[in-house]
Amino acid sequence: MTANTALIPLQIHGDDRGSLIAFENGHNLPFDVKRVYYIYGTQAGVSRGFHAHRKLKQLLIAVSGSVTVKTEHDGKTETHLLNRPDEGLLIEGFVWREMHDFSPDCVLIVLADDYYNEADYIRDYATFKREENA
Ligand code: T46
Repeated sequence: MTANTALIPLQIHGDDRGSLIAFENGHNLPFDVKRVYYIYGTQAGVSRGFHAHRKLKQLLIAVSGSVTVKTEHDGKTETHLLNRPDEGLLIEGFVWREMHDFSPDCVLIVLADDYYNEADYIRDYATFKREENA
């Protein structure tokens, strides 16, 4: 099963007014984007995620505040602190992900290469491990 995670620096167009980051399909993104969503207003102590995707590719960017993203694939667990708007976490394919420790001001934008499809989710950890090892 294809699985990968990577932190990607995002190009900043900065000047003395501040900063701007732009995305263009085919130019500076690792995949063509079909969907964008964002997570914000997460209540204190709440964690999200706890699932894997079969195929989906996503780029997660904390454009405000911070969040810790735990990933697991191929038996390898990683912890990524997302706390800057000029860095994205690429998660491709068969990767278990959990999001913890949202700051109250966290706005997590996610770019995805496909439309929302519940059939692409594996929401049960035992099923994830069984399919990963199959
Ligand atoms: C992921 C992590 C990083 C939609 O209707 N459309 C959408 O595009 C999405 C993403 C969600 N939904 C609905 C499905 C649920 O009823 O919104 C509700 C919350 O979704 P979920 O519980 O899956 O949210 P998270 O934060 O656990 O996970 C989300 C993404 O679903 C997932 O793909 O990788 O963020």
